Amino acid sequence: MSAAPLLPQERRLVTAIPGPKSQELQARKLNAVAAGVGTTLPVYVTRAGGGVLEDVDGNSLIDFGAGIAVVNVGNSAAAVVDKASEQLAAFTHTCFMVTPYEGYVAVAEQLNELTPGDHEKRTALFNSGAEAVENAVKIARAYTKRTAVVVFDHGYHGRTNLTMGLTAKNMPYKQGFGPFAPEIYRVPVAYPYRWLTGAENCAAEAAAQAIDMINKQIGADNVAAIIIEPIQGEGGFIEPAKGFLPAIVEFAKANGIVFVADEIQTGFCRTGQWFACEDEGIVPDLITTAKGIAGGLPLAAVTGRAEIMDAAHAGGLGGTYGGNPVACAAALGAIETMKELDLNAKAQRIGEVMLGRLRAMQEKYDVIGDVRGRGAMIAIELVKPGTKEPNPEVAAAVAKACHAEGLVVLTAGTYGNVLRFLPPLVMPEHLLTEGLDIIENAFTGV
Ligand code: PLZ
Repeated sequence: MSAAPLLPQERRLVTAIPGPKSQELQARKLNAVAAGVGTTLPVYVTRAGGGVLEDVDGNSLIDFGAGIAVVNVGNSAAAVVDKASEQLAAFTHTCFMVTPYEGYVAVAEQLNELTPGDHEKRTALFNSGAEAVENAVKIARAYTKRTAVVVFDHGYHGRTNLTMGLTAKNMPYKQGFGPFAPEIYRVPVAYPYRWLTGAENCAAEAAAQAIDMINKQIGADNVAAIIIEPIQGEGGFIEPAKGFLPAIVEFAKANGIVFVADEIQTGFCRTGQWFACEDEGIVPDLITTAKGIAGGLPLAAVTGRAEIMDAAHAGGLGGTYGGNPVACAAALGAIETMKELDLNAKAQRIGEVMLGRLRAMQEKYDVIGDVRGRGAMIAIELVKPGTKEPNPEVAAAVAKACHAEGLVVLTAGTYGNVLRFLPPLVMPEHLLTEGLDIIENAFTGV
């Protein structure tokens, strides 16, 4: 089987958004699906590809969400469809822990090669980002024989019990779902826009505070792992001030702590590099990946130094579906696509276009407090005019106006006041420009 032809790369609205058929489906959803599972924009999708989503009513929407930074190669990318279909017809599952197959090994080899550092590496595969983070903690604890885990303000690492505990924001992720796992400690992150003594002091002061807290409140000798997103995703696309990450890495190294880069949202060309930590030349001990890895199929990984990865005893890591053969085939197709289409260059170009337009908007609209991000991971932080007071109301209103015009945008941020843009990296430039026009019109409207 081979991939379907690419959908027309156009925005096309033939009904109100959401249209009548989507509304009918949404009514069924409310009766059938648990209320805790929300939807940002209840438009029911039938097909998607390149930079667009088509819905049940025949609308074609521009996608600035990519399924939360997953379809970096676009939906149903040809190589993903071809390789996954072939695998689907050959066999769907054996369980790698029972009778193995080549795809799993090939994905591990690719990850060992693509992730930063030329030391010897090993990889283990899982199903979801949260599961990868949980396993990174297991591996770091097995290696260090220590228990404490350090995470950061505004960090997001998942929705399982351990990863809820690692996640900073209470609503909606944690409220009512405790108690959480012990031995988790949260320290400050270098958030330049909100650092009280100014962005220029942010990196050094935040690193000093974080390190002081670790030393005084936990004891560096008790820390198994420090886990950080090189650009914080759900927290609002916070790019730690330059110098902060290297200082934390150096501290971890000096104290025998496993440094874990959570690249689940930032990985696979999203920021214009294979992994965002490359920006400051950081070589993590372990790196967690998911989302972009397999073009939309569920797959996640922990990759890292062989001596750390191999510290978990034989049989200590695994799971029924981890590294499913169809997901592995899709990953090989996605990685091939990233290389062939040079998606790092595409992400860089998206960043140039977006930052240019959004900075011009910032001059005009005083609710735009900050414009930030790298590559195709760009956000604007909205504030009350003349202050830095978070403005979640305007973020929601602009997002709603964009949705009505057929542009999928997502919000984020500890204060819910960040609009984030994560287009598929294969989005044609005319759709990118059209999407930015819609955002600009939305600001004029609100
Ligand atoms: N680590 C850095 O971004 C997932 C979550 C959406 P899973 N982010 C999107 C939501 O509201 O659930 C994420 C992440 C980082 C871990 C995860 C968790 O990945 O595949 O959702 O488990």
